[in-house]
Amino acid sequence: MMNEMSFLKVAYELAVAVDPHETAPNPRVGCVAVLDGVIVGQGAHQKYGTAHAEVLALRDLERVDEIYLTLEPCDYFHGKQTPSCTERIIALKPKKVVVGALDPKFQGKNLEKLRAAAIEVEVLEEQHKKPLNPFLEKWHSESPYPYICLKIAQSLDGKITSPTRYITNKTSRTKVHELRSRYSALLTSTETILQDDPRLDVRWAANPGSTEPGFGEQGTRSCSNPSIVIVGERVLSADLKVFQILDRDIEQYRTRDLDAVLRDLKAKGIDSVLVEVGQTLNTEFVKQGFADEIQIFTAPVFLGESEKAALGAEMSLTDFTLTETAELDGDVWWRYVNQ
Ligand code: AOF
Ligand code: ZN
Repeated sequence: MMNEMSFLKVAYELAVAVDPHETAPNPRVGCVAVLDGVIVGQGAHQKYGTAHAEVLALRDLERVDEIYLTLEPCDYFHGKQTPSCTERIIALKPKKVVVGALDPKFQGKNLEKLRAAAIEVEVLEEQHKKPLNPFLEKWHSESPYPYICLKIAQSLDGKITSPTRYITNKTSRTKVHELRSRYSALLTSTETILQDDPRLDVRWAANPGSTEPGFGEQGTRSCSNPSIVIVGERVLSADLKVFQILDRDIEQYRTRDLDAVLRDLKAKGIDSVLVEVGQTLNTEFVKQGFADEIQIFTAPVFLGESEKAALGAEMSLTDFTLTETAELDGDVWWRYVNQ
């Protein structure tokens, strides 16, 4: 006889089987529908922009007793691409909905909506022991900080400054745009902005009509620019490129206290931050244990002693495990996770 935990486990296994890169920036979600103690429908969200787990699992069903979901069901928000799963569930009138985790975007609001429709709701957070959705995991953990990833674009001798504008190739930089698009915020410093004048946008990932032919996902998904967080006291003029992109929030923290900045970001509902900074701040993020993940893009060039390294010479990445690597048209990409 299957109990609640084992039905939720089936939903969890359905979600785990999906490649997270396919659903990003959406979470992986699994759903199981039960009638008279038997599974009558199941599904997992397969790809960004396509049907949610609930839609697939509940398709063709007219009656269910219970619905098991790894994540709180969604409801409408600006820019939403698919119908509301909360409304779909309410229309089906199950007796009970069991969820494995809250969605930071809704923070339990949609569970209240189900309860208001006389549906019993239970949250069984224990399901989320393995990192199904690392941003959500971190959100629900004791940590007062968002999920943090450092992005480093460097030469083979580990240098991140260069006499030319870019070190890595276009394939790497396109992957960076896609990476950015998965995060709620991009964090940089006043020094990096003054030195590089970056746009810090997702134009190659987002724009199918890009002026850079051959790059980006060619319209397979649309994504918006993450918020920008700037750390540092220096004054920035309004004509810098980062300020020319208007469809996003920008906030400058005139402090070097990363602990305070990161706590404030979590308090504001930011679940994930991609950090693109220079040596001093990169080193602080690693030294103070803030980095959950580091993604390094390495170009096959040597820039020599006069350029600056990504991390201070005293730093090592012994706390990090290399989990993935790929060759990107001559550049090499390494992903390290803090574990
Ligand atoms: C669910 N079931 O399977 C997933 C959910 O733009 P949309 O319509 O695809 O909505 C994306 C948001 O829905 C996403 O940011 C997250 O909050 C939630 N994901 N919710 O009910 C699912 N993948
Ligand atoms: Zn949904």
